[in-house]
Amino acid sequence: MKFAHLSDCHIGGWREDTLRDVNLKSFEKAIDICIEEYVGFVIIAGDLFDTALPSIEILKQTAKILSKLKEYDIPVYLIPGSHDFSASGKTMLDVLENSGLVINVMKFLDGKLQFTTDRTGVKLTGMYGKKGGLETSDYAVLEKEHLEKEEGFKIFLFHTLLNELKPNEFEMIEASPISILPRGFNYYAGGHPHFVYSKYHEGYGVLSYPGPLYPNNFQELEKLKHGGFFIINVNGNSVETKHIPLKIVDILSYFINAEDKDPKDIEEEIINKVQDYKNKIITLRIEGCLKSGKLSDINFKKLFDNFSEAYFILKNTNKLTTKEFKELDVDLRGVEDIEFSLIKENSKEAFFDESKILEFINVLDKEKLEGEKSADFENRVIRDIDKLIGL
Ligand SMILES: [Mn+2]
Repeated sequence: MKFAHLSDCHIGGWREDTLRDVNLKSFEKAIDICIEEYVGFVIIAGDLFDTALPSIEILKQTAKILSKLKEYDIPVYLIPGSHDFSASGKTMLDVLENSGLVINVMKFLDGKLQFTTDRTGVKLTGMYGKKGGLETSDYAVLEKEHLEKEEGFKIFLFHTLLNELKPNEFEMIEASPISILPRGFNYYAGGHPHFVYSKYHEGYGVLSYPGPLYPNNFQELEKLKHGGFFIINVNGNSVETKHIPLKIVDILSYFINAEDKDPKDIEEEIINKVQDYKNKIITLRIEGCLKSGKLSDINFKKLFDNFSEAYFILKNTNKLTTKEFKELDVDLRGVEDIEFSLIKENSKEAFFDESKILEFINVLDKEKLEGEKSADFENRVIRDIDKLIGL
């Protein structure tokens, strides 16, 4: 028996049309490989979409790709992740489930998590992820005994960073212990952290993170270059995972040290350094303090005209400064990390505690739907807030 384990597809996530398209192409390629490989079923361990309510265009294209699996009678089992979960229950995952394209395996009956049994006999269940790791409190009250006692080949889907699975560079990031999970499953299909991991853990089973299906920001493009997923071969009790890279477009990454240089020097250096870029994505990270001139003296628009044969060109000048602005302390972490550390620092003086504030961000982090009236949108947000503060 064979199955696929994907996670963190973040479809619709890039602001740039070209990269959003490459992301979607990665998803399509993964699904095509699943069909070629005759997998029994596909698992998506959270964050299929980058938001709970992606645009109609994104939904349309995703549904089209998922319907290929439907055509080949390959079921898709998933859980909502920190990005596509919605406290009000309004998520496009429901639309996909109601049209028979996916099955959400996080199902409760009388407060107990239920199993979904695939026709291969494999039993699946799992827990969603929430922004800021808020799912941990749901794990704390989760009944696990009936899950652990269940016989057969069992898979648990989760969307949480676990301490024991963290590489060194994640040391400072808060995570949950492995013990939040029910024991004795054969495979734990994880999602959320963007690194690849697969290892057997005593008392549990094989725990895996396939990493993102496609890099999700500038830094990931530089570091990961491409995404991937797992194909898992099951033979009796042996579970063998194989990581499948998804190379859609090659990426060339350059670092330009701007320290003590003129804007003209930088332009020249870029033209000399960037070579063999045809049909490739170029990432340019420019850091340092310019000797003279303003940032706007570097004419990127004109400069990028030299690379019109590239697939796409992206620059990052977050740490490029001039003498006047040097005091500015630039934070390199992601928006969410900055949010969380600010909340942590300031929550002592706030009316609500840390987790309530995060829930608030979840609720307020909503966009008006296409075709939704302003009044309906307002009501939806107000209803969610009511629910949260219990009015
Ligand atoms: Mn996530």
